[in-house]
Amino acid sequence: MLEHCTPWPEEAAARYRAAGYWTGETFGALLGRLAAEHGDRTAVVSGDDRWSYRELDERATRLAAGLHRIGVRPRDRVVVQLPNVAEFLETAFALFRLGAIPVFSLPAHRANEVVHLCRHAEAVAYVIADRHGGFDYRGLARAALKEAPSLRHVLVAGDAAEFTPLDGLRTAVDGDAPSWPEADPSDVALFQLSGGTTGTPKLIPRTHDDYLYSVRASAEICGLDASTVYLAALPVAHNFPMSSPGVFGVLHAGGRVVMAPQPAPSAAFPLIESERVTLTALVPPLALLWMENAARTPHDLSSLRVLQVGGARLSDEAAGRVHPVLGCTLQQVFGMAEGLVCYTRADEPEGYALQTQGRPISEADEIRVVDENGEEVLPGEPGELLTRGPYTIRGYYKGEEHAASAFTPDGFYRTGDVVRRLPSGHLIVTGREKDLINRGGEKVSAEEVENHLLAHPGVRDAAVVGVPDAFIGERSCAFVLPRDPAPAAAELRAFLRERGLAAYKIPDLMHIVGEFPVTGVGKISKRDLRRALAQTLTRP
Ligand code: OOB
Repeated sequence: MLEHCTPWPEEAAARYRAAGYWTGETFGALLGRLAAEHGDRTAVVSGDDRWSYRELDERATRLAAGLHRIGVRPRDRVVVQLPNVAEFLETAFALFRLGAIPVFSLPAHRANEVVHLCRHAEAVAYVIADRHGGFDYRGLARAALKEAPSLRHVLVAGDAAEFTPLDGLRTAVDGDAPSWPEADPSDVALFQLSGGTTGTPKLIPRTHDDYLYSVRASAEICGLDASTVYLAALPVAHNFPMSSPGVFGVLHAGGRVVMAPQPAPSAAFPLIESERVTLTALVPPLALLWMENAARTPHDLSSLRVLQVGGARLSDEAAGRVHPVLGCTLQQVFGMAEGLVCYTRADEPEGYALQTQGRPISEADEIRVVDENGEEVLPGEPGELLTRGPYTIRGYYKGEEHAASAFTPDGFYRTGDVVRRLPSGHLIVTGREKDLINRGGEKVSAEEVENHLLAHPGVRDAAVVGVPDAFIGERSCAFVLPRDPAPAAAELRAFLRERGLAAYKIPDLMHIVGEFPVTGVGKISKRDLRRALAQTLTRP
C-alpha cells in the first residue's frame, strides 16, 4: 500500500475478501469489462459530447499512455479539479489505469486549498478546465506551480494557454506502447477530501477494493441497471455524486451519466427533459430550490423516478414535499467521504425515507452509538456515531497527528455526528459534536477559518460557529476580538479572499466583539456564542 496510509488489519482484510466484499478488481480493469459488456451504449453525455462505453475506455487507455509518456508513474499523485464534464471520467479512469492516484479537488476550491493539496500529496500534476462558472483555473495553476515544488505538469481541458492541453496528450496505443505493472487492488485508488474539522483538509485514501465495493453495493441497493439515466448535478468530485452510487455506480450498472454544468434548475431541468433522466442526487438547499421551481417550469420532469438527498440534514417537512411536488420517490443518503454510507430503501415502508437518514450499506458495517465516555448509549438514545467496516478508512494520509482523535484504538472512525439508532438499524441524525459548519452540504472547518482570521494583524482572537438557517441549514458566523485599530468586517472578508480561501468558507456573518464568553477552564465557549447569536437573531 502507498506509504503514509493505514491498511486494514490482515484479519479484517481476509474476512472482507472471504465474504466477497473485496473482489480484487481495480477501477482500471472495471472500465475494460464495462466496455466489453456495454460497448456501444452511451456512457456519458456532456454538452455536445456523447461517448459510448467503448469510446470512454479507448480515451482512458490513450490518455493513460500519454500521461506515462510525460513521466506520470504508478502511485504518483495528481490533483484533479475538473467540473462536471466528460473529461472528468476520462481522466479519472486514465489515472486508475496507470495506477496513479487522483486527488479530487472541488471546483469551488481556490489557491489556498489547491496549494495545500498539491503540497500535502506531493502531486506531480494538476488537471483543470480552462474556465468554468466564470472562473479561470489557469490563474490557480500559476499560483500552484509557484508554491508546490513537486508539481511538474498542468494539464488543461480546453484552451491550455502556456500549459499542456489534455487533447494533445492522448497517445495512440500501438505495438510500442509503454507498459507498466497492473495496479494492486488493495492499494490506494484515489484520494477523497475530508470535510473535517482540522486547520487544513485531510486526505482520505480509498483503495480499489474498498471503494469499488461501496460503488457496487450502492448500485445494487439503489436498483440501478442499464436503463438508469443519472444526472450529475452536484460536483462529481464529491463522494456522494461520485460513488453513492453516483457516476461510478451508474457506469458499473451500464447506465448513462448526464453531466450538468451547474445544479440550478435552469441548467438541470432541460437536461432531465431531453435525456429522460431517471435518477439524481442533491443536497437539501438544492432540493428546496428544485421544488420551488418545479411548479412553474415548462420542462417535463416526469422521467425522474428517484431523488436522492444527502450531505446535510433534510427537514422532515421538506422530505414530505418531494413526492407531491416532484412526483418522484425520495431516497435519503447519509454518508461521509471516510466511508460509511446509509440509504433508505425502495422496499421499505415510506416512513423511513421521510423520517430517517437510512441504514448502512453493508451487514459488515459495525455501528456504535456512544456517550462522551465512549460507552454505548441505550437503544434509541442519541450518541456519537462510531463506525468500522469494509469501506471505512482506518487512518488519514499522513494522519498520525489526528489518529487518536479521529479513530478509536480498535479502529472505529469517530464521525462526530450525533445519531439515534432505531431497532430497524435506521439512523436519525440529530446533531453534531465536531467543530464544523455544514452549509447545506458544504463543510467548513471552524478551525481552518479561525486560523486564516488570526493571520490578520488586526485580529487578536477569532471563533467561528454555525447559525441555524431555514434555507441552507446553517450559515457561518465569525466572532472577532480585534486589536487596535479594529478592522472592519468587509476588510476581513477581503483579506480571506486574498488568501485564496474558497468562497463558501468566507463567513456569512461577522461580529467584532469586545470579549469572548469563556468556559470554566477559560476556553472560548462556542456554546455561549451560539446562544448569544440565537438571541440576537430572534430579537424583534
Ligand atoms: C457527504 O460526505 P462528506 O464527507 O462531505 O460529509 C460527511 C458529513 C457527515 O459526517 C455528516 O456530518 C454530514 O456530512 N452528512 C449528513 C447527511 N449526509 C452527510 N448529515 C445529516 N444528514 C445527512 N443525510 O456529505 C456524503 C458522502 C456520501 C454520500 C452522501 C453524503
